[in-house]
Amino acid sequence: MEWKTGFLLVALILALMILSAGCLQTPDGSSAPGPAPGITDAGSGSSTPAVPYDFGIPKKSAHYVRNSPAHGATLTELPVEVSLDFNFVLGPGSVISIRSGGREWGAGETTIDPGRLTMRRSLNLSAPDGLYEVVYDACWPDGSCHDGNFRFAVNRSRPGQPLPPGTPAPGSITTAMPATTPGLSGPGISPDFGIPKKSPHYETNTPEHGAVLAGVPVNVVIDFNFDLGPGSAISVKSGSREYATGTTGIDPNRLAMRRPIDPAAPDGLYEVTYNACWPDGSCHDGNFRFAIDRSLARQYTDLTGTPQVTINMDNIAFDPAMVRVTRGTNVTWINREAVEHFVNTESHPAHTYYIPQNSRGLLKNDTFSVVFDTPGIYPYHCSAHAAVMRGSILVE
Ligand SMILES: [Cu+2]
Repeated sequence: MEWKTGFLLVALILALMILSAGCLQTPDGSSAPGPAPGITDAGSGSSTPAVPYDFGIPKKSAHYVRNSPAHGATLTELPVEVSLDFNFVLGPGSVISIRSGGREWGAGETTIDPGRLTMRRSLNLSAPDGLYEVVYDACWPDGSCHDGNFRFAVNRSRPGQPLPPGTPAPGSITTAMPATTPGLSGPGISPDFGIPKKSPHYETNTPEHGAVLAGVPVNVVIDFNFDLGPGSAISVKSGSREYATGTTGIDPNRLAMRRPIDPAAPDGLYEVTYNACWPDGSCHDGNFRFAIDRSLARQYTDLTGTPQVTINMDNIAFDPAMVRVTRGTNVTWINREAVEHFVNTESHPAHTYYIPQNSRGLLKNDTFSVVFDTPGIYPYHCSAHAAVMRGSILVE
């Protein structure tokens, strides 16, 4: 019976290889049955030009800055190590895995440099030619960990040539969200926010990915840690309709780009897609999603029709934290306690969403005022207590 089992296995493997060849263009590798094909060769029969390696789209952790080898690099020598740079301090649990052909080729432990901005791991010296997928977890001092991945290839045998057929490929890479954009099906039903794709040098965005807002955001702002250049653009769509208005603007410090949104944008799920372009002319796309659900306005303290509104800062909280006001209202914050507080527009720590809503440090009895002339939603926080001290102004 043993030889029959062996024969069946060979037949099954052949059938799977034929099936997987037909799925080479599947954009979301996770939906393909069995291992995703990592490498195509010149004879794949595809109508597109032959691509030696399928590098896919890397997923990047929060605070990611860069990695070495670069995503998509084909190296003619085995790299000594893989390293990843971040703009935030790495903590325990941070780990790098370097896989090819279903095997781990990382050697020894993942180490964190003294400055805690770089983690690295050596490669096994006997690692073969092929496509490598690096999967990592970056952990912050608060204990939260965020994964990411990227791919590179090693081709020592025939530089510039595709790898020989049958070279083992790694598993599928996590990539973008589903192509379709489902709408909100009604209050209380969670929209499908998917997984955002982030451009290199991405830092934060407002509204944040996954936010469900009681009103229309006055603009979408995306923050970077590198200088934006010409060609940078933001689109805000629900269904197939564009709800961004005007043009995409770049802030004077070139670290944020923004675009207004139609104040009449309806309730529903919105997908923001953007292109961030650098001074060298290269552009890199990204996307994220938020939703508008006006029924959430019920949760706000209704202070509409009141021309002067006061919000207290006390017990490490804004009180009231969520208020509805009429356009033209002067909102004044007063610090009632002996703890320094701030009023800062989202996001943290970029504070770029609505720049006039950024106070200096407020000591006890200090005040800060903003007149809100434009209808929309204004999420904010205190920078000294960003995790817990949050508020929102809904201007109608
Ligand atoms: Cu505070």
